[in-house]
Amino acid sequence: MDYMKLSKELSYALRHAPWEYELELDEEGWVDIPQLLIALHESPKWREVTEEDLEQMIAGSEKKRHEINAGRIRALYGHSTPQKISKIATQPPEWLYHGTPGHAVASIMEHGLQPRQRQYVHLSADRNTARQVGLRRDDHPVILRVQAGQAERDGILFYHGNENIWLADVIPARYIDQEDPVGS
Ligand code: HQG
Repeated sequence: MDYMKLSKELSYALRHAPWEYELELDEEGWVDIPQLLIALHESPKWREVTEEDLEQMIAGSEKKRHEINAGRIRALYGHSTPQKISKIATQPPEWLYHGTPGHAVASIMEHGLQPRQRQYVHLSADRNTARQVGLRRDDHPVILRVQAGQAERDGILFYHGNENIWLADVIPARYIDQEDPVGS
């Protein structure tokens, strides 16, 4: 079974369009696995998918995008559904990073980091993760550095996504700078 394709399908269902699978996310983004499997089994591609496949897909994935607990599954970040997933605000590390294409930098330095199509701004715990995120859109992404600790002390809320990804509400430009303007 192609776990990468399965992961993409699950991200689509659990982040963006649960209604296409007749699923409803609860406040924290969870759905019951049996219900998810019923929906997946309608597609010939996923007729054989089991709960063990979901577990293996998560265990084998480079990025921890989904989690399973007590018969339920959810996406850990990335949501764009109209109903905002509720998260518990948590103290972030002092510095977080954000990889973005060069053409977005001027706008970010003017308007701050915005969630755009998603519910939250996505930040990376380290520069390498930020670089990987930025590489999705630009061969030479810019790594922005975010004063997360100071922003949080000033009242901006941060939330844990997975061990590499943090979520936040809008981050004003005064907390953001470009560590290495020539890029690396
Ligand atoms: C940019 C993937 C102009 C922002 C990744 C980004 C991540 C602005 C884009 C996760 C802006 C939004 C999320 C402003 C923000 N002006 N551009 N004021 N504020 N932007 O995809 O953070 O593989 O919604 O810099 O790895 O790139 O799917 O967010 O370029 O973890 O699991 O607007 O999604 O994970 O793009 O990526 P996105 P992101 P998965």
